[in-house]
Amino acid sequence: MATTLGSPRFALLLAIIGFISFSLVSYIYISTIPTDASPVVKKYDHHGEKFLAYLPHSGLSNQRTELENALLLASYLNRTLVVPPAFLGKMQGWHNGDSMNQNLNDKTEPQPWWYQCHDKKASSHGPCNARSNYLSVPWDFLHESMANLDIPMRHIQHFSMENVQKWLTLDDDEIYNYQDTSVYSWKVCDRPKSKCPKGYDGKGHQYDTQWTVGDLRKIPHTLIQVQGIFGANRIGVTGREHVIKRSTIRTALAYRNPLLDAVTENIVNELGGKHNFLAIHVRMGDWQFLGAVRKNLAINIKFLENELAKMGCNETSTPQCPNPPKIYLATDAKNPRKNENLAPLFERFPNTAIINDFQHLLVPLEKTKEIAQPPQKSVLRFMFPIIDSMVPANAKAFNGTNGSTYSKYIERLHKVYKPTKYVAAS
Ligand SMILES: Nc1nc2c(ncn2[C@@H]2O[C@H](COP(=O)(O)OP(=O)(O)OP(=O)(O)O)[C@@H](O)[C@H]2O)c(=O)[nH]1
Ligand SMILES: *[C@@H]1O[C@H](CO)[C@@H](O)[C@H](O)[C@H]1NC(C)=O
Ligand SMILES: *[C@@H]1O[C@H](CO)[C@@H](O)[C@H](O)[C@H]1NC(C)=O
Ligand SMILES: *[C@@H]1O[C@H](CO)[C@@H](O)[C@H](O)[C@H]1NC(C)=O
Ligand SMILES: *[C@@H]1O[C@H](CO)[C@@H](O)[C@H](O)[C@H]1NC(C)=O
Repeated sequence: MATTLGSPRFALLLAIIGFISFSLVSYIYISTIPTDASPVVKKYDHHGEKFLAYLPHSGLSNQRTELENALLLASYLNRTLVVPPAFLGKMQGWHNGDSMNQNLNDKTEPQPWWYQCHDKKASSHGPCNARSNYLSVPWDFLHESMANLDIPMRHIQHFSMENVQKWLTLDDDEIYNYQDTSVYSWKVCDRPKSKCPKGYDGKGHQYDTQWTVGDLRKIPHTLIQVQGIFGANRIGVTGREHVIKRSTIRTALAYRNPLLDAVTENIVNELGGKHNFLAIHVRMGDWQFLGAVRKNLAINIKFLENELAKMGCNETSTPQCPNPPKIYLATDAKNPRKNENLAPLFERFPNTAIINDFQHLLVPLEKTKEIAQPPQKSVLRFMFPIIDSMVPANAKAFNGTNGSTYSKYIERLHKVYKPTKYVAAS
């Protein structure tokens, strides 16, 4: 008898497959459900492998700078980097003492109800429905090319100093633990000691202390655990090899994943295709930027006018330029079209597009729920800033806000995407 759909044998087959996958799924869930009764953990032999861990803080751009620093340092020291998750949304700034560690633990420690939230019935009530002000996702979800770096990494979702220690099965004396003295506690000089800047006595330098790569290489402990690692020039980068290393790391830290790419591509196509539209980023949500917003926007408008002129175009269709490029605005303004600071832009270029115009294309981003914590009914609001960086990075030309790290990152993406991403629709 052939096994056809609807036959008893087919039903049996389905049941077997169903049972196997159910067992697998429950195995995965059970093995990740935390238990308070710690079993006797067998000490793991790392076979000489050594580790570096740090504590992330602040907004996503700052966290990415921290990750870049940590990857560089791990590569200098030939240590495996213990990678925390990326935090979207609200994230606290640097704090001294145990506060950052405690905050990270509170944000990432799995709660038993998290697992129930995958069950559709449970997700309609109870804590599953709470709106969180942050979302954690693995860094290699945002930046798939990280996996191609020749720097060993271990990604860990429940992130705290205690859990890293437990997870690597380390005794206290196997950990070199450094307590920050300030947000700019230490920096690393990647040159011979005699060539490193002198006089690090806490005065007249941005950083309190300076270490050399040589000093750090001598630390024998299995894990070097530091706290903050933020700062654009914290890890020295001298010599060709180190410059190339940093550049490779930066390229790998471009947004890249099939889900984000597909959503971006759909929006880019509605804007006329890759390199067929113009984009600006107007940062104004924080007080540092609000003061200069009018002046910055005037620069952006001038930029758009210049770009159009270069192409022989006006904002509306003309005989010489029947299809002028569309304009895309990325901004952290709450309601851009109603924001009086942005009025000069919409007066001059009424058809300027914003992310909210593409709601219909953003829905697939909800799939991020599958890998994000804590469970949320909708994760779209956390994904907006990511797409708002990726879309402008595919523009023909881009102009950001003076002094914004977010703008700087779009510029970086623009360079990385140029040669490889979506072919321009002709
Ligand atoms: N949706 C959206 N959010 C933005 C935009 N620009 C900034 N933001 C948000 O503003 C906040 C600050 O951005 P970050 O990327 O953390 O920037 P930062 O590290 O504080 O760097 P600066 O821009 O220099 O302040 C984050 O919550 C961003 O998501 C934008 O164009 N669109
Ligand atoms: C780097 O560390 C690995 C162990 O993780 C070791 O096998 C290797 O020899 C080290 N390389 C150098 C250059 O020290
Ligand atoms: C925006 O473009 C102008 C030229 O039109 C340029 O001078 C300015 O530096 C650009 N701003 C940023 C933040 O890139
Ligand atoms: C386009 O704008 C320029 C000024 O920037 C103007 O001189 C020109 O007449 C306009 N062309 C058309 C066809 O409207
Ligand atoms: C950019 O900002 C810096 C200060 O952050 C300021 O000195 C500079 O004049 C600004 N540039 C422009 C073009 O506004």
